[in-house]
Amino acid sequence: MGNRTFTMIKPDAVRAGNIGNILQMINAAGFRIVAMKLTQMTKERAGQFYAVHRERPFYDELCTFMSSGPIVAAILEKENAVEEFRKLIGATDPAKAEPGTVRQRYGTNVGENAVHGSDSDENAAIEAAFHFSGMEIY
Ligand code: DAT
Ligand code: MG
Repeated sequence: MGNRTFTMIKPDAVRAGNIGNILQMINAAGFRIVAMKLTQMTKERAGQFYAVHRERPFYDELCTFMSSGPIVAAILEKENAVEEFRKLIGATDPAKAEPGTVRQRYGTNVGENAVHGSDSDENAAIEAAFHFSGMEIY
């Protein structure tokens, strides 16, 4: 059980002005922000980030969306961070996410669902290193 996870506030939530609301929920849930930046991925970079999904029918749409505007990338620290953060964000499809979760509140649809959360400690470390150098982590 690790104590770090990686998140992105996705382009839909940034466009909708929900960065502050989502960071508020992250803080209220007891996560410490150890790295954070506003950045935009090219479609190619988004394709690398989501390479595990390259055979899925929504891959092209996903990469187009994730490169469509700036995101907030962050590394979050809390005991059992990966699992705790997945609980906070809710199901992939906002229509199926529990009331009070980030995706239920701020997600639009299954493709534009406001936030990313790593699905394992191993992927959290890979995703964090994709966006941050050691010097950017505090
Ligand atoms: P999660 O983000 O909950 O880990 P995932 O890893 O299965 O979900 O998929 C990654 C992203 O791909 C997801 O956040 C949004 C997009 N996606 C998933 N399923 C989709 C679908 N059926 N149609 C369109 N986009 C989808
Ligand atoms: Mg996933």
